[in-house]
Amino acid sequence: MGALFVEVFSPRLNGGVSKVREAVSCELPNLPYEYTALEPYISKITLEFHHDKHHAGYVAKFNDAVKGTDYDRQPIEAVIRAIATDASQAGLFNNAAQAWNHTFYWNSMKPGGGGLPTGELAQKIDADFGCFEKFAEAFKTAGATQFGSGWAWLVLDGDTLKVTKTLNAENPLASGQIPLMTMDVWEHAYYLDYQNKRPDYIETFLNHLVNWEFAAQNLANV
Ligand code: MN3
Repeated sequence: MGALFVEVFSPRLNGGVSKVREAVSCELPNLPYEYTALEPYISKITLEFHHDKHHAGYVAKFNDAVKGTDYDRQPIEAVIRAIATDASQAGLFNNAAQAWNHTFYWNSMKPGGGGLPTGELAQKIDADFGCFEKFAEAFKTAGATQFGSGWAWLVLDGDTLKVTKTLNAENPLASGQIPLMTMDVWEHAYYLDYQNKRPDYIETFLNHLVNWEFAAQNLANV
């Protein structure tokens, strides 16, 4: 599942990486782990609602909205890039981006995750942020200060790693950055487990959930 996902959803910008969907519809992927796999940090009920209701809803709405448009045979990343700045396509964009963002988020976590990255990614974090702790501080601040709903990201911007945050459905693909991993900070991602304590969820994400192998693989794919 993980290997297939990386191929299908790789955020590389050059052509031919994403498979062109032969059918019109974008399918809801299964979670890459069991619903209980992230406990006690993210509960089964959070993952059930988040994946089966929220993510499924975005995928269904995207499929409805893309039907019969110029975009219905394009990879979802191409759709996102093409319409990101077109206000008349906001509905299609929001659902396309949220369908993509959530799949990317599921893979940005794993059971037994968290801790420190290794290898090339670790070296690049040290080079671009100064040290891991400075990266972590920037990531926590991005997540905690995203007002309302949105996402915190580790991205490659040109040759440089950056932490960024986006509002609602927006994602870094639209601005030419390459996402390496993401954290959902919409309330539905954490409210059942952490209520209003978003900083606790963010701390837990970095300590116990983040999938550094996924981020490293995305960097290696660039
Ligand atoms: Mn969400």
